[in-house]
Amino acid sequence: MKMRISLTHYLIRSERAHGTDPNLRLLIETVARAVKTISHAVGKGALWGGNEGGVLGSLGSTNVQGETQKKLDVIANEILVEANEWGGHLAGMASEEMDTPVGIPVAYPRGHYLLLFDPLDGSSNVDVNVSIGTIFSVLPAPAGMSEDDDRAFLQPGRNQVCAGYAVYGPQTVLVLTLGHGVVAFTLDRDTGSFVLTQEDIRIPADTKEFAINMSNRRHWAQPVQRYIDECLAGRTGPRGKDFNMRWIASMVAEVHRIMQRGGIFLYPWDKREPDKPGKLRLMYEANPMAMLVEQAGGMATDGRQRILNIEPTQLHQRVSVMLGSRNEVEYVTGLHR
Ligand code: P6P
Repeated sequence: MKMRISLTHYLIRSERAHGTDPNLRLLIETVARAVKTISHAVGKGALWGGNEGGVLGSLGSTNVQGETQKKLDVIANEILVEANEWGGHLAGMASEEMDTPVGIPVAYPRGHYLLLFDPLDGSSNVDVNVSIGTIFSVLPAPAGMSEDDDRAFLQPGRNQVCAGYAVYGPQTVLVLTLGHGVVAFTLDRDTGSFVLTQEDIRIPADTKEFAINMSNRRHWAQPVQRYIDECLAGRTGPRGKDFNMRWIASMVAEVHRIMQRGGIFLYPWDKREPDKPGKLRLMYEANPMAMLVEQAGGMATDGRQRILNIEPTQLHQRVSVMLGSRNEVEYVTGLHR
């Protein structure tokens, strides 16, 4: 029988092979445990907790993004904060659902890492039973940073020491990189452990599949309109091949598909709110996904520059995102030059 490699076994192998810090392993194992709890809550849907509608539906509140908060957004955020505040491996946490970073309670020791996350991405899909996910990013904590110093978090994505996501679909899959390639673990619900199911994920350099919200076409900048129109022209157009389209409205699910079979995902700037660079958030959506995509041989830009090189100025700043199969991202980025 083939030996099953657990998440802990993989991380200890990584410590021995690459000198990974054991505290980083403890952090990742803690996040994985929290992901299991979120997976359980997501899977309960309307059955959660016996109260009206379970975990489904909205709270009537809005988050710092001005977006309606789903019950599960808040539940997932609380699960991640509570799981990570006592372990001694973090100096602070930041979340899409919290206006400012949350410090570590004085009762607990501080660590050398910062954890940033979107606790439940794609939550507009919660009520319609479509895959959603958790995205997380780990940065080194600057020496001597003070508790609630936002600026400690404002580091370019290339500083990340770890990035990952969990996709809550027919399976719960945790996809992770520590800077030495991308691996995937599938949650074995019978034993409650994450089992290594993919090593060294590679994104094909070419693709015929694009993901974008086509309803925004009239608002896009000209290079994006041109790129998509060329895809739609298919084999009779300049690209000389037919394309397929997908749009799940859940970035984690789109990225996971690209990890499995290639593709390009775009959420570009559009003129509806010209001062906003894009819809997606840099620090806890674009940066972790960009690290994962690059580690899998793909590419991630904002249309002009490498996402991982963007110097952040605000914790919740947004960014235009084009990521996936390297040659396709090269092509659409080239149209912007
Ligand atoms: P739209 C989910 O809300 C999200 O942040 C991403 O996961 C997803 O790709 C995008 O927004 C969907 O946006 O405008 O198509 O609803």
